Amino acid sequence: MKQSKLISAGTKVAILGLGISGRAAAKYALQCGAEVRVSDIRTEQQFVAEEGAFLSATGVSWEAGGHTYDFLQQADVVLVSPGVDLASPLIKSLQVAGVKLAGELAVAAGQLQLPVVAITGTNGKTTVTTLIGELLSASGKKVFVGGNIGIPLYEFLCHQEKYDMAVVEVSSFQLESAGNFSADVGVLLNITPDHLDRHGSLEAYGRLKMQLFAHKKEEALAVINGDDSLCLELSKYLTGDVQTFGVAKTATAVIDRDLIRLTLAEKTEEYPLAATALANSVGLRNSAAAILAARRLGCTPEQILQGLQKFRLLPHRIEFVAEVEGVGYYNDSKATNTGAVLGALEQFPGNVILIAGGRDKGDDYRLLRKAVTERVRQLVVIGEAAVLLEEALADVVTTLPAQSMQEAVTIAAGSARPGDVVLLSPACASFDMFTSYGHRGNEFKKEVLALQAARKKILESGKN
Ligand code: UMA
Repeated sequence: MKQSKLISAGTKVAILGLGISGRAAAKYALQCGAEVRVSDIRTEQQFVAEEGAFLSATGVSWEAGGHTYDFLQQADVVLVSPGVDLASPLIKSLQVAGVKLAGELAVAAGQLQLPVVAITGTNGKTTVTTLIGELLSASGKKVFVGGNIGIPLYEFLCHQEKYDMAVVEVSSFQLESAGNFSADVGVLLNITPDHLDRHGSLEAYGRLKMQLFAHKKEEALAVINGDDSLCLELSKYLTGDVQTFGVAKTATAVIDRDLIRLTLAEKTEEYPLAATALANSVGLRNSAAAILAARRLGCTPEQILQGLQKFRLLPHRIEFVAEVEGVGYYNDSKATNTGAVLGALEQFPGNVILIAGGRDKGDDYRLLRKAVTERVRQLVVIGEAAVLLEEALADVVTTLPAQSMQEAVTIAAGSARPGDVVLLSPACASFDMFTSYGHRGNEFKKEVLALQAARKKILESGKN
């Protein structure tokens, strides 16, 4: 049943934070005929320089240099961007004053007219969202793929008529303001520590992830990682249709070496993935989750298998960069928490020179101790969290600090022997040294390729 619309003609809407999400929120609210105002923490000078074109094109009123109660309290609804921490005293006082707070999921809740798949979890969200999107598109559906992946759900709300369904990546930040959102298929990939600087504890973070199912309808499908004890524990109260994936024989989608075996309505389907880009422990888990979602939305096993065989991993995810003098260099810059680093280390039997560090998000780096002891020969630490990583790991692995990516690659190359792997898998955010994880990964790749070119030159000059 369609719920009442949060925003309609004449609603006074304030947008908190004018980034990717905020700009799309303003566009959607204006399309609904709402009266829109915008508040941003950037200085007035920076805000006008960066958003001037948007402000004059839309004619919205605005404040910059911080958020004020007087400006925001005049709104009926405040649309919060994911980056805004809802624990602030200002937010609390707005709520006390009766102003409604909503994020894009809450706004969408009343407006979705088409099937929606929502994917959350600590790691693998973007890959699984992309994969499900590709599988559904290959079966002939017009699919919106968005959410935390970079295209806000507001864009979908503005143009629902163009699509048959939506596949949405959902972050813990978005789940803080999800209202009554519910998906037709909700996927929970895993829960390991991340964003604890904002959420406070793993317990609070896990509870937020479960918000994805807070308004789950009986007939909606929940797809849960059966190998993740925290996911299993938190999902044991879910009712209605629940399917699991994992190595246990009891899972709906069983991972058996490089094969995924599905039993649906007492029929068995097999998806052999040995020769695909997904044939590793992380890829197989991601594939199993995607298969369950795609099957529920009408893809045939043949379409799914073809799609899985064609799938190419996105950049910055255990991405092979080059082999230099027998050493393999891999860019896993997207690994911004310990769970992702453990997933990356699982792919290599040993002899890893690991480059890690960056901006700390409250993770516990001691969680890496066992895997580092077993698989890492040397650790090169970078960025603000270098000291924290050293404190957690220096007694189990040789640790060296580097001040730049160039230095990190030089140190790693100096220690590596043929057969080794140099892996950038930082366990931290990138914003202390780079503009994004993509920027960090590209800098790593640039340094590795420069190293390769320099070594080649030396080799060639030696021959002459
Ligand atoms: N701002 C304020 N007040 C604040 C905080 C920020 O005014 O208290 C302003 C900033 O000046 C800036 C704007 O808000 O102008 C930025 O807003 P934002 O941080 O919410 O970022 P957006 O550009 O809107 O991008 C957001 C998501 N960002 C975050 O969750 C931090 C993007 O996810 C998402 O792709 C995009 O919406 C579209 O849905 C990024 C992310 O890092 C990729 N996500 C985290 C993750 O994946 O781990 C959760």
